[in-house]
Amino acid sequence: MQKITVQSKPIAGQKPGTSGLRKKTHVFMESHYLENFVQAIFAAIGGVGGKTLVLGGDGRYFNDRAAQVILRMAAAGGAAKVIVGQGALLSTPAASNLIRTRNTDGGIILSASHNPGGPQEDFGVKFNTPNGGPAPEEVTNRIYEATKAVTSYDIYETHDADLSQVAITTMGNMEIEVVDPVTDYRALMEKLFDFDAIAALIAGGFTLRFDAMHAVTGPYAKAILEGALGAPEGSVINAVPSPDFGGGHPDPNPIWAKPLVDLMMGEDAPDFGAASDGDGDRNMVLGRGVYVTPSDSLAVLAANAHMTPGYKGGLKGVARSMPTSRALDRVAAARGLDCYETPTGWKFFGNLLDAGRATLCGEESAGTGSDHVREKDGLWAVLMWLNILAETKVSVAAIMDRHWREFGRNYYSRHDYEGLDKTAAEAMLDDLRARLPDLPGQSFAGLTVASADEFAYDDPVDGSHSAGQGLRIGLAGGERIVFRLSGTGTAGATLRVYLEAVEEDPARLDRPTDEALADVIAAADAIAGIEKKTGRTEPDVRT
Ligand code: VG1
Ligand code: CO
Repeated sequence: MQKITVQSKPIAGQKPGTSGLRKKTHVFMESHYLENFVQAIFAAIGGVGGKTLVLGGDGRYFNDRAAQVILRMAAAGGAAKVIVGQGALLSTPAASNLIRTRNTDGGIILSASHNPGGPQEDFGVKFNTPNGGPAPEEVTNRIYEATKAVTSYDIYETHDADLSQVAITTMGNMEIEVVDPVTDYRALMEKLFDFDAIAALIAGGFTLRFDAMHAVTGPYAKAILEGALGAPEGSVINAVPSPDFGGGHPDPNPIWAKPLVDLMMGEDAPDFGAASDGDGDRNMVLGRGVYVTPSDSLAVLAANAHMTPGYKGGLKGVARSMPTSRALDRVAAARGLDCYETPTGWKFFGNLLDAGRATLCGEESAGTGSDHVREKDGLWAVLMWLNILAETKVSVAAIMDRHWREFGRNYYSRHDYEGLDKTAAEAMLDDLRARLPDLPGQSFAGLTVASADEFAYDDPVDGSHSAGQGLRIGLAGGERIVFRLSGTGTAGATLRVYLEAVEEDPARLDRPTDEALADVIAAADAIAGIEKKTGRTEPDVRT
């Protein structure tokens, strides 16, 4: 085994986005691409010498190769130890948990989350800090600066580390501890939720289906839902992680998890349905005949968390990303909880969780989580729902009905326009930004603008300022429209339009969402000129 120094030079465009660096897999496989970025991570944390890291990923194509490269670079950099999931697998929340419980110096997660995988699809690398959370902007900025200064990197020339067995091995002076990816995570879930109550619910005939979408939660859901909680074999489907996620998008929404949605809307629907994404941090929840929007799910969990052992003492506060519907705010107001509004991306919740200001957080993009880790957590949300269902002993539909009657309903939808020309999409938002001051008082599609601004965030804990976080339009009837460009895509630009209308009339709580939002959708197009400026008449994805 020999340590070598490889000469390299900066590669343009290695700027982490909403959640790490995401590029086409073949880009990551180009010579020096992965190595340069890893070198920049090491540089940004003051070198890897003497440090302990966690390493794992969602099992997508190139996950195993990238893990070997990172191990050889960590060993060459003098790292003390790397804790790796068996087979180089770790769900994002499980990695966050290991980083925290093992008091490590952080971790590297290999994932492009809900983006498809394979040689022609996407790959990603993300660094999480010692609190277990995604690196905050200050750190990702440092990483980006370091990518612009790479001149060389150190790496061992040696054979692959054996990651197939749970064992402790070494590479040079570095220890490699291969752990079962599920064990610690399952133990954490057992502490938070009443497994006996959920098992009794299932034993009493309650049926469920969990779609792991050929991604990383398969082994976790099998071990917990079927193993520990006694759901019959076959309750967890698509449970074996595959490098290309069975050719699909591992994105738990009504488009990409349509077979599950069809099942839940059909004659033979089980009582409960759920799905998770590539790296296991997102969740979709359904009941028989009902799809629960992620924003509503967050509000329901906040309203009922006290029924579960881990949260029986109540919540310290709650937080949501700005585009997430304000259903959560209604629960917070009714229960006297502080409610924070942050920019998109889980990294902005970290300080609130660390400071004990928030217990529960969520995003409209199917992310919910709590202070048990510092990432959103798909299976956690599913277990919390099951625990609440075991306590209330009513259906998902009944929980939603009761919730809306008590708090009112925020009809909500997100429209995504994918693969837009980047320059044109940016020009459209630049134009809208320039018009914001003139919008209040003007009417569009029969709705009058009450407020218009660009969201910026001042972190209440460390005072950091994040500008340019989405254009917000408030309408006189309480409706709201948000426009922003995605920061996780790998081709062109994706415009996200977030649409929300508030309903407090008990007679109007059961309307189809598209109907309830029809005016807001028309106003969004009129305000931004989407059709005129992009040529698109319909979004590619509605969630
Ligand atoms: C999207 C979502 C955002 C989420 C992020 C990472 O970002 O909108 O809410 O935090 O993905 O999720 P963007 O910039 O494309 O809108 V995951 O499950 O990819 O780690
Ligand atoms: Co994800």
